[in-house]
Amino acid sequence: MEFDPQRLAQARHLLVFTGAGVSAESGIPTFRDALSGLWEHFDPARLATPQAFREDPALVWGWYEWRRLKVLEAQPNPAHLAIAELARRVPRLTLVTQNVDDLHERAGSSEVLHLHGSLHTPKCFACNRPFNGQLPVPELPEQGASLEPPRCSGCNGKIRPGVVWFGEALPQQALKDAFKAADECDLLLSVGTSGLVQPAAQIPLRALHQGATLVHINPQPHTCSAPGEYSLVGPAGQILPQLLRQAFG
Ligand code: BJW
Ligand code: ZN
Repeated sequence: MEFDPQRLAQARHLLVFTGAGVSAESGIPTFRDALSGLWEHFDPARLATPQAFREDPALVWGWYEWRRLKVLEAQPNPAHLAIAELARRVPRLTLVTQNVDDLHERAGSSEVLHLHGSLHTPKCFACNRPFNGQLPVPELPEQGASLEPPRCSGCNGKIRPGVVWFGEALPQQALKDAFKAADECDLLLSVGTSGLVQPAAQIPLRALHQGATLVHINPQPHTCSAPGEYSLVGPAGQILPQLLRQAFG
């Protein structure tokens, strides 16, 4: 069965759940893409942990500063823009992202629920206080992979990125709001995510089990196992604008 775009036109509460794939067409590598250049010998899943920061803070900080630079240089793509436009077309839209970039906000989306934090809110590894200094625009890759993190003005602890690493709790309120939206929505678009990381990966399934329609948008086809589950195969920057045109003209 094919997904009928009229279903989108009729949605009362739309939940859009995004992952790294939504920013891929802005030139931001997805989390599970093979890393290139300087970082090709590193496994992201091993860098994104408190233990990695404890063992080699300069290596981990350098990686995140390189990624922050990539985001600063990037622009929202047609997928981010289509999601911002959707919010103007449906009675209610909740946007939940696993991404640590700010491209949804820069495309015009507001009240974005960031489940995995942000590259732009560094904080102290020791006392959790937000970093109140100015981060310089990183001059990478010239400085190489490693970069000493700045220090906390309160306790002199090392500053870390404000993201959620493996083994850390997700922001409680954002997760609660996301689960509530999953329980209440009638349509969920799951865009550009591998669905491997818990507890975020529960969100689309939870919506499906509550009776919502679930649509996966991804260049990799999704094996749909339930009625009400659909897979739209292709890059989000093409599929989402097309869906918007088909649903709203
Ligand atoms: C396109 C495209 C295009 C390409 N258009 N699409 C239950 C079972 C097993 C394990 C666990 C479990 N519960 C918890 C765990 C452990 C762990 C976990 O899930 N591990 C699994 C990997 C096995 N989870 C945690 O540790 C979480 N914490 C936790 O549970 O804490 C418990 C606790 C409670 C109370 C107190 C204390 C602790 C935390 C998870 C945090 C994840 N953080 C990361 C890193 C953030 C910082 C950073 O970015 O470096 O978040 S991991 C990484 O994966 C990142 C992403 O947000 C996340 C999801 O990845 P995403 O977005 O799906 O990206 P990819 O790369 O995987 O996929 C991209 C997709 O795009 C692909 O499908 C492409 O095909 C597609 N694509 N181009 C559309 N143009
Ligand atoms: Zn501190």
